[in-house]
Amino acid sequence: MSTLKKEFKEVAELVDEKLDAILPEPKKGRIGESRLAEAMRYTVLGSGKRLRPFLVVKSADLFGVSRSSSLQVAAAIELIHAYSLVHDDLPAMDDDDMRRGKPSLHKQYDEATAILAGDAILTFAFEVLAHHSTHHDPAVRSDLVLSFAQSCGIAGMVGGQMMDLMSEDREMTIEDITRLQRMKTGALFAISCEAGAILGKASRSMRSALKAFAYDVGLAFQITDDLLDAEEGVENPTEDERHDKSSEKGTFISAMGKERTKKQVEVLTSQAIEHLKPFGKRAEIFHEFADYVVHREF
Ligand code: GRG
Repeated sequence: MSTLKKEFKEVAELVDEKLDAILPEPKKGRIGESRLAEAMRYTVLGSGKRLRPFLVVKSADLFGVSRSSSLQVAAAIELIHAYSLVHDDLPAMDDDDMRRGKPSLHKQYDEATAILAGDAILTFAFEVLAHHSTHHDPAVRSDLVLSFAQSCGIAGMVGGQMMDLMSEDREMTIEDITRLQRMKTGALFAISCEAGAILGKASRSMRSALKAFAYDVGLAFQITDDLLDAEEGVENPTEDERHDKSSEKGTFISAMGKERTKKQVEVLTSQAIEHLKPFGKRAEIFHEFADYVVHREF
């Protein structure tokens, strides 16, 4: 097994343990809470590549941050990612019946439960970030909460998702698409790397370098995802795939075709790696990560 795969596995196991330990448990007699706790556990635990937690832990490692701190933040980013998938799968958005190899949350439960469980997961993520066990310094916790809120909200993931929905019935320039994808997908990658720097009280320049790396890798990740989507199921698309194809207006492929899009991924990857120069050899795992992101097959 390659070093990166081993490290992925190690971090994923630690994050899964942490999530299992902190997620609310269903309790006898508390009907509403128990249904939500079950739904939260159903959707968060058990699968997913745990890429964003990996970035949190590895960027925190650069600054000698304790694993007890970085794993709390790694759990928080995975919670936010999980909530975004639950809401994205709803009929009002991407309308996906399956997620991570099992029925999406609204299919397993119902739409109202999926909306509320998504809300509860997002809120819980902020509870974890603000908790004293995440970092002894309240200024660090406050910085984490602020930076996560900025990345997830109107100027980040949620704003990007809105733009994506609106892209279906308007012309999008390459600049629009870049902004959309940076917000929708890049922002969570960026905060994952930035979080390690916040936990480690890193200098502004180190923090910006990691964030810039993550934005470029996040964009490369999203474009690779679109390329994988476009290449899969072309001959016999399923209902869900047909739906995806028709809503691909906000992608680079729709704006500049597959070949130029592939070149764009290469440019972004080398640009991402350039940002890591200040870290020298210490950032080798991030080089491997960037390479994995663009060469993955799923
Ligand atoms: C609904 C607020 C809201 C936001 C939705 C992230 C997002 C915005 C939607 C998810 C749908 C999607 C295809 C997003 C692009 C980013 C992406 C490829 C997400 C999947 O991430 P992976 O591959 O998933 O890391 P796993 O399951 O491995 O965690």
